[in-house]
Amino acid sequence: RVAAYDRYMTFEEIDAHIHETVDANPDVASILDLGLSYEGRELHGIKLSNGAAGQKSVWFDCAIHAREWIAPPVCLRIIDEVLADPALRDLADWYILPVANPDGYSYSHTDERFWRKTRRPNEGSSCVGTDPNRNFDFLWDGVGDFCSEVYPGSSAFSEPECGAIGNFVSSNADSLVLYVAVHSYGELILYPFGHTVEPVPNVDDLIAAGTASADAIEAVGGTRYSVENSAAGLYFTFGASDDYAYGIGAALYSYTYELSGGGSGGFNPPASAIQTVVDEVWPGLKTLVEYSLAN
Ligand code: 0X9
Ligand code: ZN
Repeated sequence: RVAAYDRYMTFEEIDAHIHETVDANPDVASILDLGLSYEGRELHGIKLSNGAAGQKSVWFDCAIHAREWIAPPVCLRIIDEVLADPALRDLADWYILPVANPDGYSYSHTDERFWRKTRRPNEGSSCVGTDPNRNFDFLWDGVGDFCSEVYPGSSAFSEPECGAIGNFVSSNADSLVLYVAVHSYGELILYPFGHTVEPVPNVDDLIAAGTASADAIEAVGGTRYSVENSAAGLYFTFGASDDYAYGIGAALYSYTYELSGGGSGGFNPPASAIQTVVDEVWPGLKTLVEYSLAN
């Protein structure tokens, strides 16, 4: 089964695609089993590796925010490219999680197109869900309204989806070089931190890698992604996944990509925009991997 880039796939279709990809490429692909979501969906990603010992690793997750449908096709494209090119697998082992919030993603298909959060109910409130990108255990901010779109959860890693990613990141800290969370929208390449505009120690490398990536994206079709500190370029946040991966010292290169909305698409780009967005961002992500592993 080939990934579809002309329409938005359901969670079940993406999961089936991952399994068929692994079955068809058993020598280099394996299921990355991170456990279960709150509602019991499999958190299945993919590991792509030539099997060499002592490899560095790179991580990509997509759609931790349910409604950001343009993100999973980007993760699927990464899988296509890395499967096709052994040299990419010589650079590092690749870990890719195409749907990081499967309950929310499914709900956004069946019930509410612009659902953002997880689907765990909040005790004492009719408002469901936690913002998974405020739930990571780095400077977690325990104050928030249940009904807020950025409710951080009842505790750090209260959401199993976040705990699963956090556990992977912390237990692979020795090999992890690059962490990328793929979101939409805004045409932004964001680097840590979200809680301060103070430059982090390797800010020059983070900007250089991000700029090389933005240049590669621009070269495809002229779209310019802007490279920014998260707090300065967007707004202040606590408990985001990229800041966790960087802040605990796991990934020296850590980013959030806010994809293009595909013209006037915002969170809901027309399916006809998927191919264009994916085609332009892939060279940028490849460049980012090459830069971060070389420096
Ligand atoms: O607010 C977010 O979680 C992300 N934007 S979105 O519109 N996709 O919701 C941006 C997160 C950027 N990273 C940090 N602030 N650490
Ligand atoms: Zn998002």
